Amino acid sequence: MKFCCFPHCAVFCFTTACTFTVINANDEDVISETFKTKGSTRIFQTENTTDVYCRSIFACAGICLSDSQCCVASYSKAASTCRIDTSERCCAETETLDEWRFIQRNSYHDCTVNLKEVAYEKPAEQSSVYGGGYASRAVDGNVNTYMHTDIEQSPYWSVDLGKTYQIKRIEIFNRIDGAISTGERLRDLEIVIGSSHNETQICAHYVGPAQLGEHLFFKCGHVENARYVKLRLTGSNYLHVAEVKVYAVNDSST
Ligand SMILES: [Ca+2]
Repeated sequence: MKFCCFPHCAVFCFTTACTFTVINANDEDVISETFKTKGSTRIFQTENTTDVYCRSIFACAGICLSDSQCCVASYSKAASTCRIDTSERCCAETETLDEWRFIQRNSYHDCTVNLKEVAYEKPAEQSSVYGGGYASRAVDGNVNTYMHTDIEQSPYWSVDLGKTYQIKRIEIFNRIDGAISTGERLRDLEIVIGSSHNETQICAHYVGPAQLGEHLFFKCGHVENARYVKLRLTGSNYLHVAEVKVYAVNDSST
């Protein structure tokens, strides 16, 4: 897919909120549409997003305008990246990130959901510890450190988020170093979530095997409200993952 920048733009900007009109002089057609933008917001990368190299936020809006499926986008000047989103009904998931701005067509209803990561440095535990690979290493924000259980039947790791959150996605970063077969130990994985240790449901089952350093994404579907997140291998093996990120609806009132 190839995009080009628009030659004519008009802008009316304020400090934090910005409204601008993109005018596309494409052959004899002139199309204009008003966009709203918001600071410090990035759309999550999903199967509905496409990242495009782009030199300006105006060009990014123009790219969105040229795609009838796109109603929201986000732009990073530092990365010269425009992320366009084609989610159904504009229901994109976003996160707060300083260097990005969010762009939305005024003509569309906004149903974006802002998410925040809620597992970082939360209390974690696991079925056993091998070689100093403590449970906290999977929530220390560093993909170079990993938790490590002993080899056992159905090893597990779990984190207590401290309260119930509406969980929208869970990301797992496999450990980076080791042999190919080491990375592939992450297989037949169940991701279980629940409001207590006794009330749990399976969010997802990952067949795998994973590769070293692989970044995995999971959605829990209709099961969302939970305080505990547990990873459990169904077979007999070591469990060692570098990082687990849990993204939940950002409810700033609590
Ligand atoms: Ca880590």
